[in-house]
Amino acid sequence: MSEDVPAAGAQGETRSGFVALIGAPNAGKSTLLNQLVGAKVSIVTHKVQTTRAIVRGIATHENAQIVFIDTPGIFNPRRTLDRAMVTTAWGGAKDADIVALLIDAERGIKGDAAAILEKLRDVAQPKS
Ligand SMILES: Nc1nc2c(ncn2[C@@H]2O[C@H](COP(=O)(O)OP(=O)(O)OP(=O)(O)O)[C@@H](O)[C@H]2O)c(=O)[nH]1
Ligand SMILES: [Mg+2]
Repeated sequence: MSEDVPAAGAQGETRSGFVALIGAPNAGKSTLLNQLVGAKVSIVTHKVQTTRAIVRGIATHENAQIVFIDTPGIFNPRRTLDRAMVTTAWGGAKDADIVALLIDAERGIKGDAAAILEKLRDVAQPKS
């Protein structure tokens, strides 16, 4: 976490940072965000490309705040709207302190997930 903000009251130093959740369409990014935040902040459906813009949710634990960034699924875009969503997703990743790649365990590391992993080489942020 890169950003330290001034201590609030007598509780000591507060730490905060941004974590981007990226992955193929339908990997479960929005589901995970909602679970981490404990509220339904991002739409979840069985359809691919449900998330079309960046959605942020904040998880607070003791003196730490993590801002999770839900992003549109990354895939090989053909239409203009698709390209815009994929650009948005990579933009979200590049704005974060840490990038977390979600892989659907049933699909494994192939197709879109494998392509994302390859492109992550060009992203400077720590990855998990
Ligand atoms: N079996 C199973 N299904 C899951 C899990 N996480 C999410 N899902 C289901 O997968 C579907 C897609 O979930 P989303 O959270 O919308 O996926 P997403 O990665 O945000 O999708 P996009 O926004 O379209 O990129 C939904 O039907 C979820 O209920 C999981 O851990 N296990
Ligand atoms: Mg989503």
